[in-house]
Amino acid sequence: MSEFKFGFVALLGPPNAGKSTLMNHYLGQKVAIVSPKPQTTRNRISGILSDDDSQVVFLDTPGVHKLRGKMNRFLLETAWDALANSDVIVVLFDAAFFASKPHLMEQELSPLLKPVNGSGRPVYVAVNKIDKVKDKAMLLPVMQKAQEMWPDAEFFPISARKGDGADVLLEKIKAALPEGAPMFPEDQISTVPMRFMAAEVIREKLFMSLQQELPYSTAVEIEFWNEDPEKNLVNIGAIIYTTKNNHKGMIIGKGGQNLKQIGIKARTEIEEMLEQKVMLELWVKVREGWTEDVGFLRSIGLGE
Ligand code: GDP
Ligand code: K
Ligand code: MG
Repeated sequence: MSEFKFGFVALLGPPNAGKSTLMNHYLGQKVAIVSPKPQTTRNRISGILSDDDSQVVFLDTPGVHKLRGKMNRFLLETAWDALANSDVIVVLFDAAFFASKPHLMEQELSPLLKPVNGSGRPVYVAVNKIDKVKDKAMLLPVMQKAQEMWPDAEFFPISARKGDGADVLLEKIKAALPEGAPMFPEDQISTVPMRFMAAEVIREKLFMSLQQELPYSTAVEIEFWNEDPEKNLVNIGAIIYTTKNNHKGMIIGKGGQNLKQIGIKARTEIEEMLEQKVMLELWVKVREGWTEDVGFLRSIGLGE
């Protein structure tokens, strides 16, 4: 009998690499919100995978990129913080994107070279979205370039969405974890409080309903959370912050229709998550310059 394994796994990569999708795949349920937009994952989100001989805590992170500004700096700190707290590092990138342009890899993925190569931890590189690469020969230059960039890593072509190759990677991860007792109860799936998860669900529905630039200047804050145990109901109020008046109009939509749809979709999902009836009230408020306001960023859980 081998000893029980316990450890933290940092999921690092550029925005939209599929980090949250991979974590959700392993957990068999949605813990991190996923969208085709960059910066969907803002805070570090953990997902806990327990089985008979191991407990793996995945640290999902915001994408690593070269953008400026306070919010972006906080996002990056979250990613480096996860790296510092990890036992194993998984780097993901979108192989379909680089298949036709492997020469762009070094530049696009450059923020991930030094910190990862100098980490002293086992590094597994997940070459993701292979389901989108029709001609598999196109993967060869991508793999070759990746091997030059992370010379001490092992490489795993995967599809986080379909699950292809994900099991092999997971076995490797588990084998590399240190021996140790589990830190969390077996049935706990995340360290993130429900309140925060609910705000994230609202933010996801908001992101999905908006076009292009808008999402990055929006934030969701839970204003109240009142449980009514007798009715098995929870009454949740949340504020959607945006930076401009015309954004507010777009979020609310004609006759309030957009906000209403966001509310319906979010409520349905929060009900599933809580296994409880939910009443959800949403407001939209303009708060100029919040992405540069350190106090506010902290209040929504960024950059502690
Ligand atoms: P993150 O920003 O790295 O967390 O990326 P997400 O997990 O939010 O995924 C970004 C987008 O890529 C979403 O639309 C996902 O559905 C999509 N995606 C993630 N993994 C795969 C994959 O293996 N194959 C395909 N085709 N799409 C994927
Ligand atoms: K994303
Ligand atoms: Mg994500």
